[in-house]
Amino acid sequence: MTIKQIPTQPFSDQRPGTSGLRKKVTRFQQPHYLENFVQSIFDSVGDIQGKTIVVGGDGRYYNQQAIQIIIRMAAANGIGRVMVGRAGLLSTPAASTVIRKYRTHGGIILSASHNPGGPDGDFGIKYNTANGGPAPEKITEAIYQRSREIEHYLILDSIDTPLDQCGSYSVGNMTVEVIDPVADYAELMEELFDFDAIHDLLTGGFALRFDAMHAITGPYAREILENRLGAAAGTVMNGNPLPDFGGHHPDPNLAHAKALVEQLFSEEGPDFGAASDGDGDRNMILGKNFYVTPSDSLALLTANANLVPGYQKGIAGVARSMPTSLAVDRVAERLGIDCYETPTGWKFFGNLMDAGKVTLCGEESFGTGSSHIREKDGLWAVLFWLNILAARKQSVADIVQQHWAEYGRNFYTRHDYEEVDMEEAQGIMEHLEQQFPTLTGRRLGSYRVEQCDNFSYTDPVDGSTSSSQGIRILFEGGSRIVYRLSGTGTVGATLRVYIESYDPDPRNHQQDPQQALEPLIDIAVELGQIDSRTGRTRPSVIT
Ligand code: G16
Repeated sequence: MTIKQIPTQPFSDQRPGTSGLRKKVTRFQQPHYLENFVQSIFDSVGDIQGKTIVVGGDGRYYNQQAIQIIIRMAAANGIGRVMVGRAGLLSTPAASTVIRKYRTHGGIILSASHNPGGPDGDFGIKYNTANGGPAPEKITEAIYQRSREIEHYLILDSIDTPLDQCGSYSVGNMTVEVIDPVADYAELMEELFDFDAIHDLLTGGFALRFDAMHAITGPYAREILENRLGAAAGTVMNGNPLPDFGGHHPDPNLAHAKALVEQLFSEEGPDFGAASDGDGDRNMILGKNFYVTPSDSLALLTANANLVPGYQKGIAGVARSMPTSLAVDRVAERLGIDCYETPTGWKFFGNLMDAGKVTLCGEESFGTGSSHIREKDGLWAVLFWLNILAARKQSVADIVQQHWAEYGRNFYTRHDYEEVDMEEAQGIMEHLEQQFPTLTGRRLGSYRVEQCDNFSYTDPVDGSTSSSQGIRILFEGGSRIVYRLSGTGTVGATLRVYIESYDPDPRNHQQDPQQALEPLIDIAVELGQIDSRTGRTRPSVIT
């Protein structure tokens, strides 16, 4: 087997976004495209000679081919050992678990998360560091800079490695260890949660439905929920991972997990429903006839963490991304713990966790997690909820409504305008910024603007600063409108508008959020001139 040095030329579009490099599959299939990026990773993440890395992905189209290329490039670049999930599968939280447990140098995760898959769908690749979390900006930026000057890459001239069974293989001087993708993760979950109590709940007449959306969490959910926790066979829907996710969008929200939502909102429906996304790091939580917003879920988990064995020693602090609602801030205040506000992107939580400042964190984009790993974790959130339900013996709706009565309700919605022309989207952001000088103190409908800015964050641990992270219009009384452009889309721009108001009065808590927020939604559209600039009269997705 010989090491080949293949001449190449840089691609100009390899700057990682919110979570790694995401592009159409067809872009990744272009000659040298994946290889250039992988070589740029190997050249930018410190000394990798003889080290171990983890490789796995969500099983989407092109996962298998990409893994074989990465294995051959890893061998050619002097890596000592690659740990790969069987069949090339590893959910994002499981990859983080394995990196941490076996103290590897890092890992490469192949996924475009909740984006659709298949030959015409999306693919993605990102690097996670030794703490198990997404590489921080200084590393992703170094990878990008390297990708702009790359002239060749190294690859071993070898045959494909069999990945269908656990075992060890030699590829050149490197070892490939094919591991069970579920075992280490399931073991960690058993350490954190009261499996006996959840088992009693699930075998005592409580009906659960979990939608794996034909994505990576099928095997994990079957093993944990059905095999270990006794949930009825068939609890896991769409449990077989498919390369194109069955033609669906593996995005656990009200729009894309429709079949699950219909079940939960039907007469005969189960007591609890949940779904996870393409790579298993997102979650949606539903009760009978009840949807829990991700922002409320984070607040609820924080307020009830004392009921869960893994968190009974206490919570150091919490963190949320800037656009996530302020519901958790109120819980943190009551608990007397710090609450950090970071830019969007899980990578910003890692430093806070490594420094012991934060135990729980979450985002409005259906992500919740804790310091057990350094990624958000879909099934973990489901188990956390089941543990709370087993302890409190109340319905989801009762628990959430009781929470609102105690803390007040943060009405919240996100309106997405997808596939907008990039220049138009940037024009909206510029137009908003231009209004800053005259906005503060101005009355808009019944709201008065208290402050407006483009969010900037200085990491309290390493002092690094990230600016232009989203436009915030903050109103007196705690209402907010936030505008930002997504960093994960692959076509044009996605404008996200986040709208929030706070109401302490329980008599108003039953309102539909779209109605409660209507005046603010109108203000958001008008301030951004969204209709006239995009030609859209309504958002593409409302969550
Ligand atoms: C990624 C990031 C999240 C972020 C989400 C949406 O999640 O890890 O931190 O909230 O993208 O980002 P954006 O609003 O920029 O599209 P995932 O699940 O897609 O990996």
